Amino acid sequence: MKVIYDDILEKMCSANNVVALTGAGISAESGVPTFRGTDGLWSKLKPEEMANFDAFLRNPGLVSEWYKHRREVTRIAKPNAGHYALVDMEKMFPNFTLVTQNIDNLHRRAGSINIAELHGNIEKNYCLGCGRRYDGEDIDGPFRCGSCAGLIRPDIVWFGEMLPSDQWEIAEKASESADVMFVIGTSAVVYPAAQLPLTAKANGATIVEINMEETPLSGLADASVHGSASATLTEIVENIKENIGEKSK
Ligand code: BJW
Ligand code: ZN
Repeated sequence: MKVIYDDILEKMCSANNVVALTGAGISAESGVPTFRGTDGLWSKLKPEEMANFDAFLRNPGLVSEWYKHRREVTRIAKPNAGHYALVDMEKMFPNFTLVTQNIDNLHRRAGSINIAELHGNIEKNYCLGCGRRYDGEDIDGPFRCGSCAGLIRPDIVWFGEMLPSDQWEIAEKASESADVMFVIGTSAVVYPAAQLPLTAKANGATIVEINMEETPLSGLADASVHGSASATLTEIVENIKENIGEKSK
């Protein structure tokens, strides 16, 4: 079965520069909660109380406990077929860039290599006082630095904070030169990440959205597939392989 029309499939098969922009939806099937929607994190907690620097300073214990819990959730989680399909894609196209808003490290654990992490990584932490890094370490209460007793924060991007400039530059450049961009499992409401498909489209890219629901991007996308990231991406990868195989016969 083909999940994508032939003309879009042709564009994929002849593409040199391909970008996949992922959001929380791709990890939902690994058991990592999304943010928005009925079961999302923001249905129980207010982002303004958890996901910004002022909230962290106001209540570092609470916010740090929350991230400790989420670190444990992501550590137990395993990459799913959607993550692995993107590993396959990286091998299929001459230039493939995986741009993720996710902090869960599941793309790297699946085996993707060329990754721009726009919102940081939950496995990384640093001290606000002296900058000492606590990457890949278990951070426990009182969440204070062993060197200077400063507060240890997760190396992630909260609301109102700038994205890491090196990661953003990779993402923007790849979007500007993309022939095809896949936009997977993101509500496409958080900027500047949500700008990337618009940049790609303005520069002539074919936009393929994969999401369980409509998003603000759906109207602009050249193809909008409503389905799970794991099943849809697996099928797309198979379709591309079949199409390339048929051509070489
Ligand atoms: C499936 C599925 C399945 C489910 N298969 N699909 C007004 C207008 C415009 C912008 C702004 C504004 N006011 C403020 C801003 C800027 C702000 C922003 O964009 N806010 C909007 C929300 C209004 N942006 C920022 O502040 C950014 N920084 C910035 O702009 O810097 C410049 C600046 C500096 C100083 C002052 C002002 C500006 C930083 C944004 C950082 C975002 N951080 C978070 C938290 C990270 C840490 C943490 O995890 O705790 O990043 S917020 C959260 O949202 C997280 C995500 O990466 C991000 C995006 O969410 P995502 O991935 O799209 O998830 P969901 O849950 O929204 O969607 C999941 C989707 O999956 C759904 O569509 C489902 O249908 C789908 N799905 N299962 C396929 N199986
Ligand atoms: Zn310190």
